[in-house]
Amino acid sequence: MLLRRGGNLKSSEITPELLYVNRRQFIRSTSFAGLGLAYEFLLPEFLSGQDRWPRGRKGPFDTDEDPNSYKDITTYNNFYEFGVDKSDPAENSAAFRPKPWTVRVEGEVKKPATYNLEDLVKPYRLEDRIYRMRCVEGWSMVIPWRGFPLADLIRKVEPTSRAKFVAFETLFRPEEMPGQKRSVLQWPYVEGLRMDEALNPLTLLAVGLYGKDLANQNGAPMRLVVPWKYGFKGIKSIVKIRFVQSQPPTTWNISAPEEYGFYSNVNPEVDHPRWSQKSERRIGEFFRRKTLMFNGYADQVASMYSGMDLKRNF
Ligand SMILES: Nc1nc2c(c(=O)[nH]1)N[C@H]1C(S)=C(S)[C@@H](COP(=O)(O)O)O[C@H]1N2
Ligand SMILES: [Mo]
Repeated sequence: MLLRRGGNLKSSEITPELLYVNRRQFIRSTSFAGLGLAYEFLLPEFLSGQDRWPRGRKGPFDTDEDPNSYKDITTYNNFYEFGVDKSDPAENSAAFRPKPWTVRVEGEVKKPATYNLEDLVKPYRLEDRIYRMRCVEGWSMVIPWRGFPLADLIRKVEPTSRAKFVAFETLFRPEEMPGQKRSVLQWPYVEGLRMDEALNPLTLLAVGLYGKDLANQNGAPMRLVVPWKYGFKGIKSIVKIRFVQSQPPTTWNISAPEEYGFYSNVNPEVDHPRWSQKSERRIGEFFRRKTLMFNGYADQVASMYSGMDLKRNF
């Protein structure tokens, strides 16, 4: 049905999500599915070109699970700067201006700098990666991010040997972020990673999803994505990246230290004090799924924590 309709549409008129679903269904329905062959030349003409989503092959970082819809990803959000309900960020962020945007890189680094966002992003090749995401509240989504490895930026700015952690800060602008007029959390929102976590190839600075610039509610214009950790580590709308010698304070740990640790690795064996973390509800699904250790990314990240007590370092 979509394929037929598409014949009359310019590719620029088709939403990324439609293209995506369409393409998957198309791939499944051909005998080439799973063979990894170049099925692209079989695609109808309207699916080729600039607007096509996603790029042809499954990348090494992609989960093969179906992404959530663009609608789910942009209407079911946590972004307390715009309110505490899941629908608040989409409803209350229209006045937020993510352009122009500057990011300050400072601290234990040989090349501190204040970048315009465009200049910061320009040197890097943007990648599309389909990641499994798990919120500490017990729900999960699959999101096709667009971004570049944080490691690329770190190498460019050359941290000193004293830099052991990276601290991040969200914008503080209560005129545009109405949630910041109330003290539900301490503002600005802050987060941090240990240097090896920050350098891990899975860790992204995301500037888009579904092939489009990030919507305000998803953390425009640039946010962190750390798929083996609970979602709150993925700090949104970043204005500051600071290299530091010791473990930096983090917003949810300040707010409730017994509930939210610094590491916050997804771990079905460590319950939240008020609920189990053994299972999760994938947004859009009815039955719960089992939560996987490190959210399914153990092969890529477990070695960073060998010898650490993950119940104590939760
Ligand atoms: N600045 C800021 N970043 C934030 C949050 C927030 O409230 N403020 N919420 C976090 C939480 S709890 C989650 S689950 C993810 C949600 O990201 P998404 O809405 O893009 O799915 O953003 C994280 N980043
Ligand atoms: Mo979350």
